[in-house]
Amino acid sequence: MAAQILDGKKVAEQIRSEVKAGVAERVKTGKSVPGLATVLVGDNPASHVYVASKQKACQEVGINSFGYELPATASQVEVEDLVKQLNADPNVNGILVQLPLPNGLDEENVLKSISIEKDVDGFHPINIGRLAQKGRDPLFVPCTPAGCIHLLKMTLPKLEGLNAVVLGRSNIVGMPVALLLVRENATVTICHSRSKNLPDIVRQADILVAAVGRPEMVKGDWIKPGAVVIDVGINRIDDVSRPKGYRLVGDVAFDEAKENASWITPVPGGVGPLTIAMLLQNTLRAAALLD
Ligand code: NAP
Ligand code: LUD
Repeated sequence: MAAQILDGKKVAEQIRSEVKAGVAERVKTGKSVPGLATVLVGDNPASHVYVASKQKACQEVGINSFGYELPATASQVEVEDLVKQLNADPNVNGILVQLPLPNGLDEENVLKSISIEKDVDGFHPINIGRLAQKGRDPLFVPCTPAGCIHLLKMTLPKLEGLNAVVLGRSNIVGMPVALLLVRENATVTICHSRSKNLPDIVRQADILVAAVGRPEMVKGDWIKPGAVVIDVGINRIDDVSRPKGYRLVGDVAFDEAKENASWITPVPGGVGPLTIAMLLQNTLRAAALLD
């Protein structure tokens, strides 16, 4: 039987309307308007698109958005000085430094300079460290991984004891999503570019999270019948029939995989919109930390 589609756009709309109500409630009770500062360094075209979507989403829910852009030639000190200025700015509750940074900048040191109370991306080493430790809780959970877990929890009664396979071990998706799945008591296997027998490992998965950045790498016959498939990948492939000359596909061959899965996220319209919704939620929470 063909899978049901996990409509990330619709789920994200619901979260956004909850955040909008939360912001309105703050304002009604005389509390501050939450503020998000976005820091965009250099001219990565995808980063520009994503940051613009984040700023627009802020406006729609009543969160103040402060956009900062630095040239690709900005120095480490310039980027860190901007972060320090934002750390000290009472109108800014959340600071988002869009990744990747241009070559030559030290990502870890930039992320470390963000005040953990304003780390709405959840990438500060202290927040990530707490995510990995038993009995500790980060102030903020990274947005894309939080979105994946949100979708899974909506779909499955519980994640406990299920076999989860995560394809990818990056700092921004694979590793934190695996840590979150462990915290949900799933049994987690993390695969990466050196893993062997990928299809056989994936065939054991009740839950598959694919975050490798390889267009349609996961084939339909890798999917265990009834599995829930979360496709994080966003890959541009040439398509002359489209106005832009390309289309977006995930890391999973959607048309094949949907024949075996019970639920599957599409690309676009799956995890991407959740990333933005979770950022809004984290920003509202950051403002509430100060109440
Ligand atoms: P990344 O930093 O490039 O990491 C990719 C991971 O996949 C690495 O761990 C890599 O292994 C592994 N990998 C690469 N090729 C593989 C292969 N053939 N077999 C098995 N593993 C392989 O990418 P990322 O930032 O995590 O992003 C992954 C994808 O998700 C991209 O398409 C990105 O655009 C998308 N994304 C989407 C969202 C969203 O909101 N929807 C958010 C973030 C990212 P090694 O560690 O061994 O190199
Ligand atoms: N850096 C992210 N870098 C890249 N897709 C995103 C993303 C929206 N610091 C920091 O925002 O959380 C981050 N924090 N990331 N990403 C990727 C990652 C970052 C990816 C996709 C989308 C944000 C999104 O809206 C749409 C969808 O999947 O439906 C499609 C958008 C399109 O290109 O048409």
